[in-house]
Amino acid sequence: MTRRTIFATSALALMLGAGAAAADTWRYAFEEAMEEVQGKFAQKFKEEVEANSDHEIQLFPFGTLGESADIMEQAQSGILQFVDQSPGFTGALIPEAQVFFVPYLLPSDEEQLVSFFRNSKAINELFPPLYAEQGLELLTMFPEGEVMMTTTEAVSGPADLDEVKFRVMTNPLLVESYKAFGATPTPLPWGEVYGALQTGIIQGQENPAFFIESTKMYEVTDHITRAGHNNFTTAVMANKEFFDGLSEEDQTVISNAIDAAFDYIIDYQDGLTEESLAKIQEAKPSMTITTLSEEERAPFKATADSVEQEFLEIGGEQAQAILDQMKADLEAAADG
Ligand code: 6CS
Repeated sequence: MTRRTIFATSALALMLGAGAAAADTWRYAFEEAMEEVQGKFAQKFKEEVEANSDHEIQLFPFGTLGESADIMEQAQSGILQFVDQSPGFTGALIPEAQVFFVPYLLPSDEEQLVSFFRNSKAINELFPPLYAEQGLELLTMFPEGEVMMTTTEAVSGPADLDEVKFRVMTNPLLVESYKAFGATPTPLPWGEVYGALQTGIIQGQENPAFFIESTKMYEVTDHITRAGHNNFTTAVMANKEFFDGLSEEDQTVISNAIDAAFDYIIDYQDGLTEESLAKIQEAKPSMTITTLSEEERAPFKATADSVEQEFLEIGGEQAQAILDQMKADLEAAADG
C-alpha cells in the first residue's frame, strides 16, 4: 500500500466513524439485589437503553462492588457510569438530601407521593446542581415503599425504643430522628445489619416491607411496627463528566429510559407492601405486624418539628430553600 492509499483509507475510516456513534458498555451499580426494587428499575433501564441504542448496560447488584459508599466513590471517579444510591447514604456528600429523613414529611397517600416524585421542583430543579457539585448528574428519585421498624421487642411508643440500639443508614439526620424517637441510633452499612441483629449488637432496624421480606430480616427480629413516619427514597445518578460528554441523542436515550423505568417501578410496586407482609407472615407466623393508631403515632409525630429544625442546621447551605420547595411541592401534590 502506498503512502497515499494509507492516508485515503484512514480518512475514509474517520469520515465513516464520525457519523456512527460508538457502541459502548456502561456500568450501573445499585444497592439491592437484581430482583429487588432498585434491581427491577435497573433491569428496565437496561432494557430500554439497549432497545433504543447500540450501547450495552452492565448491571452490578449489591455486594458485587462493595457497599453503598464504595459504589458512590466508583461513580464519582468514573469507574461506573451509573449508580443508584439512597439519600440515606448521601448525607455527608449532599447534606441537603437529608431532608428525606424529616419524619412525616412525605405523604402516606400513594397517589400524592407519586405525584410529588414526578413533579417536584425540589427534585427536578433544586437538587440537580447540588449533585452536580459532587460530579453527579441526578437522573431521578423514586419511592421504594413505606418504611417499617422491625425489632426484637414490640414497639407501641417511643418508651419502647428506650435503650434499643437501632440500626440506621449512615445519615446524620436519620440518627437525630431516631434519637428523637427515643432509640439509640446505630449507623451501619447494609451488609452488617443481619449479623448485628443475629448477635444482639443491635435490636432493631427500619426498611420497606419488600426488603424486610427479601433479606429475611424477620428471621432476626420478631415485631414489625408501622408508625407511618416515612417512605424510602432512592436516587439514580450518572457520572457527570461521562453524561456531559455524550451526544444529545444518547442523553435523550438515557432520559427516556429513566422515564420508562420510573413508570415501570411505580406499577411494579402496586400491592408489593401487602404481598411482602403476607409472605413474612407465612414464613414466620409468630411475627407481629402492628399498625400504630393515630394516638400511638402522636408522640412520634411530635418529634417532626425538632428534626426539621435540626435539618436546617445540618442540611447545608440550601437547606431552607430545599425544605420550602419540598413543602410547596407536597402541597401541590396534595391539591392534585
Ligand atoms: O437499609 C439499607 O441500607 C438498604 N435499604 C434499602 C431498601 N435499599 C438499599 C439500602 O442499602
